[in-house]
Amino acid sequence: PIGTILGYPRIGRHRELKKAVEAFWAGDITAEELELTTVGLRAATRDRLAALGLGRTDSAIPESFSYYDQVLDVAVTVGAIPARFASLVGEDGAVDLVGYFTIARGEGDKAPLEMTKWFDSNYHYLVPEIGPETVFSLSSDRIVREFAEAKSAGLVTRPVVVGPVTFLLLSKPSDDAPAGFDPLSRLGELLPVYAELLGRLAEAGAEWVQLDEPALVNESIVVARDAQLNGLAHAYDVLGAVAGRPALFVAAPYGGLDDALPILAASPVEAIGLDLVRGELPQGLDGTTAVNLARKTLVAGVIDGHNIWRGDLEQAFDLAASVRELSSSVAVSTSTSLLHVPHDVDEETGLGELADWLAFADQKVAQVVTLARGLVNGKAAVRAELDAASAALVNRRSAPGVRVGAVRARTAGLGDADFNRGDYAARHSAQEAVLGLPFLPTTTIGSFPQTSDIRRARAQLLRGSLSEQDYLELMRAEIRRVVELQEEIGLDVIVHGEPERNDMVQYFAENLDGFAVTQNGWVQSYGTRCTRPSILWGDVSRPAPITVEWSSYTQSLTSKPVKGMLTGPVTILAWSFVRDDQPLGETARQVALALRDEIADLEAAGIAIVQVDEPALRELLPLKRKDHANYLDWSVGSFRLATAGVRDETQIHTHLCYSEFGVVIDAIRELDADVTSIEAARSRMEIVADVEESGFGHGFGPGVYDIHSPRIPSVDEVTELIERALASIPGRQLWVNPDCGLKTRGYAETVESLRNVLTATRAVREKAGVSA
Ligand code: THG
Ligand code: ZN
Repeated sequence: PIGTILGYPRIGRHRELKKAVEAFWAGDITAEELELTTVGLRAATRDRLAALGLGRTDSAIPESFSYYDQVLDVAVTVGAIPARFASLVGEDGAVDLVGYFTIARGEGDKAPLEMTKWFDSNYHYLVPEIGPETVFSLSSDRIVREFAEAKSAGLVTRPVVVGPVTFLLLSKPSDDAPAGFDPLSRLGELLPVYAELLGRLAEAGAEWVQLDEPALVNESIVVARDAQLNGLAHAYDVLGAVAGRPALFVAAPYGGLDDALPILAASPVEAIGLDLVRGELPQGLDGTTAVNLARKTLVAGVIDGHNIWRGDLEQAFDLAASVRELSSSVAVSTSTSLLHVPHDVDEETGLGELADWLAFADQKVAQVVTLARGLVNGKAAVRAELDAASAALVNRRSAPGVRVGAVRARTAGLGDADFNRGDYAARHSAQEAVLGLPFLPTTTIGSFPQTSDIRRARAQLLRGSLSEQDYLELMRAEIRRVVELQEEIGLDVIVHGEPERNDMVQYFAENLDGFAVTQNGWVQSYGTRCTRPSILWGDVSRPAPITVEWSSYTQSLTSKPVKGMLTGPVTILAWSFVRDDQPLGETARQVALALRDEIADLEAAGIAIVQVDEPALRELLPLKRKDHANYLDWSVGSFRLATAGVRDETQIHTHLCYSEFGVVIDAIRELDADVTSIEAARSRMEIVADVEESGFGHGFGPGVYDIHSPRIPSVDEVTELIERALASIPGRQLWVNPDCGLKTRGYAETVESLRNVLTATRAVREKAGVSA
């Protein structure tokens, strides 16, 4: 094929997959009904891709469906099922749909596979567990069946499978593995299963198979680079030697292949996919590699699969054309799977002129098809399309709101002082005097359970069946309930519970200038969970205070300090689609200034503590080490800019979650927050050692219970975790709090868990001889 995409959204144009899978979990539909729904979804996807211009019979259409996650799919295909789920495996070695979802979601005391971020996207995959005991064998024919399903409809599609090296590099050692075990050491036993799969696909008529090896572009992977490269060379020598196999297309989305490119070039694979959006056109290749590459089909990933901009199509064309200098066989593609973008701009009605600047999945497919046609027939043949994209770009550059003089003057005028607060010791004593908090102060991360009443009220407000006034009163009633509950439980720092917020990023996007929100722009985050990222298209400013009334109202209900709650600039960027026409750091500073004004207003309204959440700080860390310093500079800088305008007496908190923090621990210290809370319960306080080692001297609240599970922690358990933290962190620095916000939990377990946290805290206080 001359034009293709690396993958397509799986959730369905109207989240049909999410709805069907959740209905299956609820027992509302049978496995057969669910399967039938997905047959329809896959057929609709193929038909749409063909209608948009991808070839029906030349392997251009990717077969990239998954019921839940593409990494779990490989685990199930190769039989890598953790021992605790052995009972789910049938006599034929396969797990059925119920078993598949159980591995993804856990059951009783059997923890699900851990979930973690997929490269630098907001998608999360399930982490396979591999040990010396893992027995690899071909255990599922789903990949073959889906190909055959297309074939019987007259299409020849291209199965997409996570490649063997990436699969093992993304795995973690099983519970039974000895210390220091490296899953990649099992590559030799895994390859025969991939070989068998390739054979089956060939028998079914597959002409091409796509194996995704993005792990090779990620420098954060701990396995030594030599071992990765040796594994890569070995894997594709073995798979290349499979008799009668389909042609192999190895894709490397999310960045440049660097030193892995010569190895793939020297391997027997027929096609190599290059991400030319994040990575660069290979240059300065050695003679052998140049000769090797010239024999491959190069799949030029020039259409950005990561963002939603229509972009500069002419530039993309020229980039794809320049790949012809490396090989005479070039195909056009997206840089990554289109998993990361919503289905179709045409589903949106409220975006106005902005719609013309955007390309969601279907528009990106059309762009690929245009460029492919241009490569075949000459640039002149697609002149009209290229010009239309350029015209939209010109229009976008000069549209009102894209560049706002006042916003730009403000960021241009920033100086060092705007990024720095006073000395911590002085702040600390000023805050102590104002707040009068006890030893081991207790608080929560911010949100309380979002009840169905709250959700219903918001939906009614949107539909117009509830007045603004009635909605506000319902939210205030909820706040009163949450404040009373916290006082009764005995928490020291009170939150309002955030009933008025849908999503912690979307809420701010809706209240800031420079953002647009979509109606149907859903993107899969993990499993059946989706988000609707906002579109940050223009210069950002705050037309009016956002949270001040909610926080002031809350403070009027209690004599304890109320903590104002904001989402930080890095996280607002990470969870939105951001403009691509200026450095992220500039955009982050604009968001930071809007937040800075909000914090100033909170302070003026008598709010003594403000938390600025940055759960995505680790998440946006670039995959290449050379990019780290610049990222940490602007990300930490934007947080400091947002928070450094306050008086010494005002206490700034931050909260981080969802990832390992070892790599960014210095950056966390540089944030210069007065108090930092962090996810820690699941790792039994392992983070505390890193924090101690780094010499972190500010307030610190390692989570004492895991809110991601409905389990209620016992008093003893929480006591032990607090004592464990106290062994490393001086008591005067330590705070006691849950791991994360409580919005996904129910009230019953939340109340009981928090009671146990307070009982445990009081016990530790008493033991230390400081009761409060
Ligand atoms: N907000 C945003 N992005 C995020 C998170 C978030 N990314 C990472 C992290 N949290 C985990 N991701 C999710 C994503 C979605 C959901 C939960 C955790 C979720 N979504 C609802 C669903 O799919 O049913 C829809 C929510 C809605 O109506 O807006 O539950 O917190 N931006
Ligand atoms: Zn959190």
